[in-house]
Amino acid sequence: MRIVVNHRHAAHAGRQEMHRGRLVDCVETPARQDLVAQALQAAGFSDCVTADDARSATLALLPRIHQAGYLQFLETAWSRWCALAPTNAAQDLLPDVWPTRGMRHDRLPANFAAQVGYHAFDSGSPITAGTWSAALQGACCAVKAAHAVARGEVRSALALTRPPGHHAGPDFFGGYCFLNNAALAAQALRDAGAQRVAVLDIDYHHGNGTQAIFESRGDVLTLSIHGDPQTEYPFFIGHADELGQGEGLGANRNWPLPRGTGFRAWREALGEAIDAVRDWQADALVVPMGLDTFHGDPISGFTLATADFNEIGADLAALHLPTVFTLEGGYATSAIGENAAELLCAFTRS
Ligand code: Q9C
Ligand code: ZN
Repeated sequence: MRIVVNHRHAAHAGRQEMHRGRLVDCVETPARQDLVAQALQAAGFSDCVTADDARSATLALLPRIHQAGYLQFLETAWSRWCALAPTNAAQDLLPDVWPTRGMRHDRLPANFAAQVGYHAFDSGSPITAGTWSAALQGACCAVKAAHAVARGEVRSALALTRPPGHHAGPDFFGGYCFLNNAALAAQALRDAGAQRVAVLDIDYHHGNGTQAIFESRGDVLTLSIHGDPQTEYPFFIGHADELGQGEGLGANRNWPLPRGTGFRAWREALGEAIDAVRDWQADALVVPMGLDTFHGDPISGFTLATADFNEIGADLAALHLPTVFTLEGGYATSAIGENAAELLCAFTRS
């Protein structure tokens, strides 16, 4: 397995996120990626590269996944924020106003704070001085990982990156995500010749960004196993009756599972999702790899144990598809490295 490392990830380090009416320390921290990197190195993964050389390919691909206006907003948000007031540079940028039902979504206000809210769906995903450079480098990692797999250099690759990506949609950020790394990998695989690409999201939270990006497309199958949105973030999407639209009808499936779900029931859903990938005759696979299904995760509600990640890796490997993993959630820092290593060791062994 090739590991494409985001060496600029630490440039994105949010201080605080809004949680239940107060600002609390961010749970999506730079330590997460470093701990996974250390654990993978200790487990013997040695094919590690960076992604600077994928920059121009990534810049060409980004507008195929994200709206041009959104990309320009992300790239310039920090300098616009700092220009508003000199003291802003010491402060993360968070939205505080959003368009709701009955308001206009077809006119972007000129007001900067309003633009932030237009492109955001929560107040837990701060934009910082280094968010754009970290997220852009992460996108490069996803594209480079996809190219390595598509060219047959390796059977599988991991985009070892943060911030995560699966909540980021065509023109929106949230859930700690800004650019959708998994969607970029899927598109890069398509462009490199894969006719049908499946995205199987195993993060605790519904992959709403990826679903939104591909919901009207019939060439990318999006599948997500996650906490039931009736009680779990992102709440307003991720139900089982979301099957895609137009040409994408039948190319989206969700497995919402109740908070408290253990590995036996979770694995049953995984089996169904794997069957769906097989039935659909995908010729490449992208796995947004969230490790927040772990029982010790501080913000999630499934009860998977470290050993269970082994089974997941083996189950995924049985598809025998060229596979790109992207690092998504997982906030139990004491276990994130071990859990990633369990899954990826089992995958490469099988
Ligand atoms: N209080 C991922 O796992 N938490 N994202 C609520 C507002 C959001 C998780 C934020 C959890 C997002 C990639
Ligand atoms: Zn998550």
